[in-house]
Amino acid sequence: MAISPDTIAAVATPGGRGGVGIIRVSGSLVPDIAEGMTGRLPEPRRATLAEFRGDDHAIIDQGLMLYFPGSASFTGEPVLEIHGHGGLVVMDLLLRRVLALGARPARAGEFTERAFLNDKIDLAQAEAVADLIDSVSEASARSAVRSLSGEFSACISDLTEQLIQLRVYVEAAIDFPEEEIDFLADERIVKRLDAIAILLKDVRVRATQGSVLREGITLAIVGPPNAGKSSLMNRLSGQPVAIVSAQAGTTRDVLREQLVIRGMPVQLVDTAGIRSTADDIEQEGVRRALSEVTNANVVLLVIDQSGSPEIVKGAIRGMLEELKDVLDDFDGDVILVFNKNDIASSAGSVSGVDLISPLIERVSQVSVSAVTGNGFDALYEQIERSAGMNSTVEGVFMARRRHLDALARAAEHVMEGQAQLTMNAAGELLAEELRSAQRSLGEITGEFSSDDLLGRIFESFCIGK
Ligand SMILES: Nc1nc2c(ncn2[C@@H]2O[C@H](COP(=O)(O)OP(=O)(O)OP(=O)(O)O)[C@@H](O)[C@H]2O)c(=O)[nH]1
Ligand SMILES: [Mg+2]
Repeated sequence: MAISPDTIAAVATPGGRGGVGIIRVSGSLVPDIAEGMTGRLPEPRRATLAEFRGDDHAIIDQGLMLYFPGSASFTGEPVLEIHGHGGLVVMDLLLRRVLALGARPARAGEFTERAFLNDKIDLAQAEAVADLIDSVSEASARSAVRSLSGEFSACISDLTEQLIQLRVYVEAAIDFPEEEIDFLADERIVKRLDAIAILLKDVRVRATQGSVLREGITLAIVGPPNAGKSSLMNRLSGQPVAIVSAQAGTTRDVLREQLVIRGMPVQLVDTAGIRSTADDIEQEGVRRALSEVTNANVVLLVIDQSGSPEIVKGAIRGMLEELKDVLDDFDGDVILVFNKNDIASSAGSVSGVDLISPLIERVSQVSVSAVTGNGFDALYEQIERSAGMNSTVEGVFMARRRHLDALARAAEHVMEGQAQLTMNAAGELLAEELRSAQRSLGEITGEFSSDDLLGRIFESFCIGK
C-alpha cells in the first residue's frame, strides 16, 4: 500500500453544535494552507491564536492553530489543527477554505492509515485507535489504551524475537549436519520452545478477554412458560422491556436489549416459553426461541423452582427433550437459573447440573429471584465466567477476531514444531514451523498483511480519524 502525495483534510470533531470544532490537515501543503488562511505558519507545537480568513480576506472565524512538523506528528507528515467554533456552518466554511487551498477531503481512517504507513504506529495500534473511540465501557477503554500504547504489540514483538532467535539457532545447526543430532537432543531447545508456547498462551488469554470486551456476547433467555424469563430480562436490563404476566405463553416475539454487564457489551434476548401448543402464533414463537439458542454465546435456562423437587426435575428434563437438537450445535455455556427463590427453594435439593451435564459439558447453576433481585451478584459473576472473562487476568489487550485467529495459528505452528522436534527429531521441519509462527504473528502488527486487509480495516474507521 503506497501513501498518496495528497494533502488531506477533515473535520475531526463530531458534527453538530459544540464549543470547539477541529479541522485536521495532513500533508506537504500544510505550511501553504496555514499561511493562506492566517498569513503565517505558527511555531511547532504551540497553540497560537489566529484569525482564519477566506479568499476575500474576510474573517471566517477566530481560534487556535496548532502545527506539528512531520518528524513529530501523528501521521508522520506535517499536520495542522485548526480549532474553530463548533458550528456546522463555521466548520463547513473553514473546511471549504482548506480544500480551496489545495487539500482534498480525507477518506475514512486515512489519517490513521498514514500513521501506519509512515511507521508511526503498527496495525494493532491503529485498530486500537478505533476501538478506544468505540469503547462502550471503562474496561474496554482501558484495554484499548493498553493496545494503543503498544503493550500488545510489544508482547508480539517479544514473541517474534524469541522465535527468530530459536530459528536462527536451529538453522545454523542444520547447516552443520554432523552436529545436528547432538543439537536436536539438546534440552535447551525443548525448554526454549516450551517457554515460547507458555508466553503465547498468556498473550492469547489476555487477548481473548479483550475481544469479549470489544465484540460482546449474546445471552439468550430460554425456558418453560411462566418460569420468569421476561421478569429476568427486565431486571437485568433495569427497565420494563418485556410484558410480564401470570398467564403462561405471554411472550411470543423475540425481544432484544443491548446493555453492558461488568464492562461487557451484552445483547440480551428474551424468548417465548417453550412448550407443545396448538396455537399457531405460539408455535412460531417457540420455533424462534429455539433458533436463538444457536445464535447465542451463553444460554440462561430459566426454571421455576417453587414446585417440589420432582416438579423441578421434571421441568428440566422436559426442557432438555425440547432443546436436545439445538444444544447439539451449541458450543457455549448453559447457566441454569433457578428462579423464584423468594417463594421456595429447590436449588439445594436438585442438581440441575447433574441432569444437564451428559448433554452439555459447560453448565452451572444459580438460584435467584427476578422479583427481589436476590442472587443476582452470583448470576453476574457466572455470566462473566461463562463469557470467558476472568477478573484475575491482568493486562487485558483490546483484540479483534483476526488477532485471535493469528495467535491461534501461531500456537498451532509452535505445537507442530514441538512435535517435529521431540517425535521426529526433524530440525528442518521445526525451523519451517517457527517461520510460519513468526509470519502469523506478523499479521497482527501488519508486517505481513495484504493491501486488501489493510483497506478493509481502515475503511471501517470514521472520517477524520
Ligand atoms: N414470586 C416470584 N414470582 C415471579 C418471579 N419471576 C417471575 N415471577 C412471576 O411469574 C409469572 C411469569 O413471569 P414472566 O416473567 O412473565 O414469565 P415468562 O417466563 O416470561 O413467561 P412466558 O412469557 O409466558 O413464557 C409472573 O406472574 C411473574 O410476576 C420471581 O422471582 N418470584
Ligand atoms: Mg415472557
